[in-house]
Amino acid sequence: KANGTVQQVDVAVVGAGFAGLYLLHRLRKAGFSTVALEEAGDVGGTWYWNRYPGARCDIQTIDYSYTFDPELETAWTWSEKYATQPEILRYLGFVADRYDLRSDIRFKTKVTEAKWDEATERWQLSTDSGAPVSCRFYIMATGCLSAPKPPEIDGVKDFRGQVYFTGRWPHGGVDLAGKRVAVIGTGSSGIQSIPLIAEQAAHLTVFQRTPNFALPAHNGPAPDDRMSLLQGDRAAYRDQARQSMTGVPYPQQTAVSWQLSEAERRERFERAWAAGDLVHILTQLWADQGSELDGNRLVCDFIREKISAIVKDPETAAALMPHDHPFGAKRPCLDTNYYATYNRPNVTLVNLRQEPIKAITESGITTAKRNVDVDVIVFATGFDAMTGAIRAVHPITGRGGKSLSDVWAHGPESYLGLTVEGFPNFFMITGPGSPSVLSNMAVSIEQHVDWVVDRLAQLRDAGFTTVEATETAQAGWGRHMADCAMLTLHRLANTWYTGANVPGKVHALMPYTGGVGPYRSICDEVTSRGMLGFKLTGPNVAAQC
Ligand code: NA7
Repeated sequence: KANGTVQQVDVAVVGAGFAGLYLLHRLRKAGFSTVALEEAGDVGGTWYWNRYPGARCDIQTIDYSYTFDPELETAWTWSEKYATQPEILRYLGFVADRYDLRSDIRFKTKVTEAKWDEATERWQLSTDSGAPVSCRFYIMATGCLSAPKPPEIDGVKDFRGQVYFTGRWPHGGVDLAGKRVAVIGTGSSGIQSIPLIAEQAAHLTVFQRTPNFALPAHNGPAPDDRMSLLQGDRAAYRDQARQSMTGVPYPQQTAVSWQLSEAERRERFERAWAAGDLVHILTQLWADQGSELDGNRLVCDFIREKISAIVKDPETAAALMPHDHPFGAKRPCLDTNYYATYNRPNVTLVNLRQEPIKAITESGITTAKRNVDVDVIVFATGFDAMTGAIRAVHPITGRGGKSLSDVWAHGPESYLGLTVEGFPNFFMITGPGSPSVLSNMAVSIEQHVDWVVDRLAQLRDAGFTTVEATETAQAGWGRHMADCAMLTLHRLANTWYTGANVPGKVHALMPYTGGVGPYRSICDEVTSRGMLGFKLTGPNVAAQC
């Protein structure tokens, strides 16, 4: 429906990745008119942009899939335990086609400003292409790892060679054959790409600031045990995932580390190492691995032992061993030949803890100890996670002219990670304050989207026009988040979960650590108790709680 040159819709969505696509589908089915505004040229979100060599999911693909439509589940078969980026992108394209979603997506369109208009009770969105949008509800489906972090190293502009960011990899790929390549960063993107870059490059120099824990993916066909669980009772398998702590159906461990003998612990660890599954190793060893330092240290020791057995040069092996954070407090990685890559004669590891980068020059990278001349620099330096995409895309101005950036100046406060006080009819999918990045994103996305769309339909049918978190509810959620965080080891690491990777960013653990199943129960309780913690308004309806 066009009104002059403004596109009028019930709901505007930002982003057409996993979350945006499912939102469009659900909103339409619930009878809302919608548009999704997407900066990229096609659907896919994370999987559109992250095309670097080796990019894959690291939650098993049978779990990292939509579950809302049983027919969709059987219409698509994954070829591997961990699908590659091109395969996941094809899947999302398949979903977009199957539900005809592209017709409601405006590609190559960035929202440049969003303002709540008190008089009309609508959001007014300006865009950098095409008509502005006026909507009743405004939903951010912008992803958690979608705003790449600037390099923060002096001299990048002086470099005469080629510069690439893993999070913005060229679509046609990059030919690195015979090149001298530097990779800066050893998070998931570095750890996935380094083995493949090493195979192509004449020489690869890896600049590592913080070593990370990684375990072998053992990729291949989806494992028989998981497949038979899924195929045995698909509905029960999916339901168990929804009620679990992580969004992947594994049972809760009850035995604590000190109840197990050394031999039993080793046996459990070896099984986890052989399974090649992050959720398995993060949750199935012993109950105190993620909450007590003693239980955690045992896991760290086992992994460090593996690193020293794989990497031949003792100095390189020592540099690759994490000592500064508990296992799981920083996002661990899945790899294919990562540690073994350092045994190649054409690979050098530079330990930035011993020799920090001083500058990037015309010809390469200078550290405190050496000059490394290269043809290509790959920045695998990560993202301004969780809040970056929401804050950076545009100013969002809520009630009384308050901007979201100002409101979040001391940390990203929210109610349930879904809404922010002062921003009526504004929602976030996997926002800060939700389990999001500490869970299987596919499961969290479906839960968030279902909850939000069900609420919008319910409120519309009951005649309400605005919904907004109360200050009290938001403060309470902040306290609950802090209490939950004290029960985990996440607070003991400087990571992108806490904002520590971005200079100047407020230090606060952003994801909710209470678990996927408990979070779902809380959201359901909010509903069953009459939208507890929300203020609703509508024609002839006084403010309620
Ligand atoms: P990450 O996990 O944030 O990794 C970024 C890496 O880059 C990490 O090793 C950083 O070291 C390093 N880094 C960042 N800035 C610098 C500078 N200025 N100098 C040297 N090294 C730097 O991002 P990824 O893209 O690998 O993975 C993101 C998530 O995607 C991943 O966790 C999965 O969930 C999927 P640091 O650790 O900060 O010392």
